[in-house]
Amino acid sequence: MATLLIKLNVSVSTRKMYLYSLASKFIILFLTIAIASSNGENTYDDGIYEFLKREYSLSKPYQGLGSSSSSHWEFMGNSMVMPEQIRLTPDLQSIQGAVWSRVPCYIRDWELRVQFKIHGEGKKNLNGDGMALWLTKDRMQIGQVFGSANFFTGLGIFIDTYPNDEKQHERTFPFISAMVGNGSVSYDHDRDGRTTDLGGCTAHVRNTEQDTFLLIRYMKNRLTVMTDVDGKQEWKDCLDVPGVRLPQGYYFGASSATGDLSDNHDLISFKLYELTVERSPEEEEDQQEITLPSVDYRVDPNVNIEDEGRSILTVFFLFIVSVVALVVVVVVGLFLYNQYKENRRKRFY
Ligand SMILES: *[C@@H]1O[C@H](CO)[C@@H](O)[C@H](O)[C@H]1NC(C)=O
Ligand SMILES: [Ca+2]
Repeated sequence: MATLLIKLNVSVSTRKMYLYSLASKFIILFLTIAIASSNGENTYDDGIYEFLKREYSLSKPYQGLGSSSSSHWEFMGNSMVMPEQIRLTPDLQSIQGAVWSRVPCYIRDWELRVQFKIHGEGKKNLNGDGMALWLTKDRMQIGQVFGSANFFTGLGIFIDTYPNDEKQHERTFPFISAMVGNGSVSYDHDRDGRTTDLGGCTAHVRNTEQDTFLLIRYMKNRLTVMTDVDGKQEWKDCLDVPGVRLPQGYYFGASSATGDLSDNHDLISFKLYELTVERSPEEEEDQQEITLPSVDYRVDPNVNIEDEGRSILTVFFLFIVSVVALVVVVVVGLFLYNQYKENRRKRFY
């Protein structure tokens, strides 16, 4: 067989050989894609591959969870495994519950998709407090931030269903927000974390008919949060922050708490995908230096007005520049056109 192939190849021209090699490359590419997709792996348009990491994921049926040392997840407080969900808290007052991964995460670029359900008997705005998703240095700590510790080190994503700060007229709840903590900053519960958050969005996630999902992507130090809560099966932008620096070896978790007001806070699935992204050598070096979580630039909600003023100035400046550019183009155009006419006239006479 091999000798036959060699004989065939020898007899064909180089041009044909080139075509053969091109065709075989296509076939290999096609096979790779076919095999990849049959493995249940998704591909982005821009060539980013994602792989489900089972050790950091939770989904039905929630087998092998709990106290056995072989399980990847550990329970805390009043959280409990039910056939259809992990109930972080039932619809009862003053309850806390959490679930924490036992395995530190060394995946640099990832996407987390969470299906959750918040529901209860309470009337609108008579329910609380919400739930949080974590990627933190410490795990299994009971505290005041949706059932987990304050002054945390790492990333917290909050699904806040109760407005504690009555002055928040411009925010409609439930409100989803994100915070990066370095261990010395406090989440201010009375202000719904307003003083430290990286922004967020309103999302009607309580007592809904349709399934509710949250997507958190951390790719090349960019934090993106999206929601799918309208039953439209599409991701809606919620938050997008570049320059978020998170060290390696932190733990994923989810927690919830009720107070005077309550809800059922259910985690249905928690799926972590590793994203494979190419990095430049500079980006590689950047990552190695991260020892404490930080954000390069946080838009302080208190200086928003000033920022807006600045952006109006920028727009004005851009406008002036474009007007000048337009004038220059017209003048040059007219000049060239005149010269062209001049030349033609010269040729005619
Ligand atoms: C932690 O973050 C706060 C607020 O961003 C900052 O003022 C403080 O210096 C940081 N602490 C350390 C140890 O970097
Ligand atoms: Ca709140």
